[in-house]
Amino acid sequence: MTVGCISGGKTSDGYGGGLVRHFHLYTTHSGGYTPFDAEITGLVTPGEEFALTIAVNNELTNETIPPGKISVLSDGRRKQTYLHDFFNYSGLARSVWLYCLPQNHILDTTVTTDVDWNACAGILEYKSNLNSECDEKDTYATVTVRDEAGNIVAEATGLQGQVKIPSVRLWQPGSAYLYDFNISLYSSDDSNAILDTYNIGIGVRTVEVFEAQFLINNKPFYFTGFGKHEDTAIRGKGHDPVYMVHDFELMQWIGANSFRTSHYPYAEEVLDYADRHGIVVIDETAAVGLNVGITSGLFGGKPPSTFSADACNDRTQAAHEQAIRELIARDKNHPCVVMWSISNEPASHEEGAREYFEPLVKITRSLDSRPVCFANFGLATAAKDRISDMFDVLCLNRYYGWYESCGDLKLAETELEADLLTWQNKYNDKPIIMTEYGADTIAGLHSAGVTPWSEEFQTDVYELYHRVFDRVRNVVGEQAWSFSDFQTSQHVFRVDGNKKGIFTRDRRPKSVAQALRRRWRFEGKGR
Ligand code: GCB
Repeated sequence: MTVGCISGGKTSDGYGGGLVRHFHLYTTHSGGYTPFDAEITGLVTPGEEFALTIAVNNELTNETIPPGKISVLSDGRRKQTYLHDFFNYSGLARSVWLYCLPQNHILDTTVTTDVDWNACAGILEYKSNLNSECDEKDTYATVTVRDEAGNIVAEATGLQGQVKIPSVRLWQPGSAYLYDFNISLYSSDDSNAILDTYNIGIGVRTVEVFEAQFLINNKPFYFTGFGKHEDTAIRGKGHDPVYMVHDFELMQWIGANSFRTSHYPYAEEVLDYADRHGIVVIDETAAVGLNVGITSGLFGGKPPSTFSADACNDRTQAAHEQAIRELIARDKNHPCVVMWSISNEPASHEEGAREYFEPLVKITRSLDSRPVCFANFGLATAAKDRISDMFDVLCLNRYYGWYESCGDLKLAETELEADLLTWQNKYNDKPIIMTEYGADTIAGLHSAGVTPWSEEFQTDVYELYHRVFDRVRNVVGEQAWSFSDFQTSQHVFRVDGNKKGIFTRDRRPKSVAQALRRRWRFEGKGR
């Protein structure tokens, strides 16, 4: 998706259909999920009205993230196709903010946290940058950290440094605690005038992968929850604050402790909310559908090759790198984010996958120390996959009982267990999270037999997977696919969208929700 911003002088009839007097295309940005900005100071006059137009283009090519293809049909129509399983809505899915900055200002601040376990102290390393016109020599900075009651618990000076919080209260899954980190910039002349001030909610916690476990604050963490979508009826795609609150309440009700931002960065409001409510997030880029053989895998035929000049090429890789950089720049300070997922179901078994991913993994690691993963596609088995050794956690998406061995749940159980054990034997030290599993289900369809699409079948599928997870040592998490039903492109295997939701599109629980609630909330899986 490309977004362009145009500002114009006041139109002759206000903002309606009149002529725009001045018209400037002043910025464009490729990628529809992460923020970008542009300075309009020289284009507008304080006190005067102006029109700001954002034009959004949802055309995808093989060099966008996510990729897609536009074909021209024999009757001249242009047709967009894509390889991801959610509808390619257009329109503006993020907020537009107009704001003023002081002439000398703090451009960005990064805060990383650690814990001195012997001293029970929180350690914050911070680094701020100023805008290029600001001469650091003419300024000084102070840092103040306050607890939730507003008491000062640590102080420092300088744009970069370390502060310690004694008797720290940790940010824990299910029990969030945020310190208020403030950095203020002052003029170093006699005026001591305040130039800028910046506040960030900081959760002190550690994240580490160690001996096939995922440790948060040195304790093994078991992920329960979902892959989700920013999708609702009427609105389509985009952030909806009312649905957000409702979705988090349903996650609490069912006992989910985490979700993955499948398959793109969600609105910042969602991460803020997760920070405040102790929900753990796997944060994903929009690199979904880097797998041109995905449908030939399901329906036969010789798969074309993904990592090639006319599919995912160097320019796709550059766009992917930009997507990773923008995701981490935006989300690095969120305690809820415990892992970066740099792609969903790429063709990791194809030639060229390693060359494509190796530099991207390096860049991700150079930007942040959190674990890195990607969600693995079922046909890229442990024997065929070429990239998983470079990642910290094996995130697997599996559909035994549905796309494979559909309806034969006995066979599905054997196949799933064999698959997981192959990964475990190959990567003994890597934890496994099942980041997708499930079955399409029409709410209200009931059956006494083994009937795919029925609510009973969906529950049977989940119970089968859970039996297997409990038998495989390295499994450290289960995220159901999907939180709720959602809209997709049209296919014979989609009934008004994807129906694998645990909740319907209007967020009513299907029967399987009770089974998950029993396991996650009352039997204590993930607690
Ligand atoms: C997958 C994809 C997800 C789809 C899902 C399905 O593997 O990652 O985007 O929606 O399968 O339901 O087919």
